[in-house]
Amino acid sequence: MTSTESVETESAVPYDLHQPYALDAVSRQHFDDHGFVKLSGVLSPETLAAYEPEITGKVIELNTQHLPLAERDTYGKAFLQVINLWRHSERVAEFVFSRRLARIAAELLGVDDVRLYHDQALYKEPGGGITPWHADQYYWPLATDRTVTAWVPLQDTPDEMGPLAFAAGSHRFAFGRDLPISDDSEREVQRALAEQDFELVETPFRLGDVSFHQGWTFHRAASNRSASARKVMTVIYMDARNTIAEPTNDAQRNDLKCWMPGVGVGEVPASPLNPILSSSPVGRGDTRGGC
Ligand SMILES: O=C(O)CCC(=O)C(=O)O
Repeated sequence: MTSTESVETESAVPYDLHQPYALDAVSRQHFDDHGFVKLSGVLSPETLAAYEPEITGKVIELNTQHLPLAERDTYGKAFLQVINLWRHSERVAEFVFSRRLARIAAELLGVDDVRLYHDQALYKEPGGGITPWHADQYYWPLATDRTVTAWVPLQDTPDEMGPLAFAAGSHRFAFGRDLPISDDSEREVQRALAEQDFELVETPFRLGDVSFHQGWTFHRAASNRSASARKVMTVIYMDARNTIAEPTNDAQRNDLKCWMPGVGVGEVPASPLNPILSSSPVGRGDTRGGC
């Protein structure tokens, strides 16, 4: 561990965030075969309830999207998006630095350790629009596909709220990887996936369910037809040994500058913003740098 990766001493967190989760072989195989897996009982309702108010408070405080829904584009209608909340709150950092979530991520990817890419809250407002089909790794200048997002709903998420949905097996499908989230990606990827008969897995999430999807797995979410916000916290992980690839688009150039500051092409992104989370002590460490 380098000095930039060192973190503060273990604080007393009276919840289940850091205990191991019994990940079974069937779930690991499902993740390999289908590019995602949904696990139940990953975090207890009590733990989620304990962190939700602080996460929601930070989303409200840090949100920069203030246009009425009707005046936003498709991306803007999909959700309020706030990145790296952990830098703004010790309490949120406790959650994001969950060793339980990080160990699951490492085991699913089949790597020794994972480091943080960034966290992000994705709050789909009542009346919020669809999240168009896309694959996340379009945005990430990383050399390998060993990346995974933990999608953690902070309430039960029935169909009418827009639970995350996946095209099973699409992590091996190359079409559409060059499309950012947009009306085009929704239309083009939908058409291509349907032509190839990929199974759409679109099911509700119970509180405590967490999905893990690979960087190249195509996914979307329906609109929020309910009267409540669909509150979701996500943590994006990469293999701790992954390196930076030459960015292929402006979004990747921006991600490199903002979320892995000071790291060059070919290097391991061991910046202060990318601590190893699967085996390090719990604590926020250095939050400086980036955007
Ligand atoms: O929450 C959503 O609607 C989309 C989530 C997503 O695209 C992701 O976490 O990669």
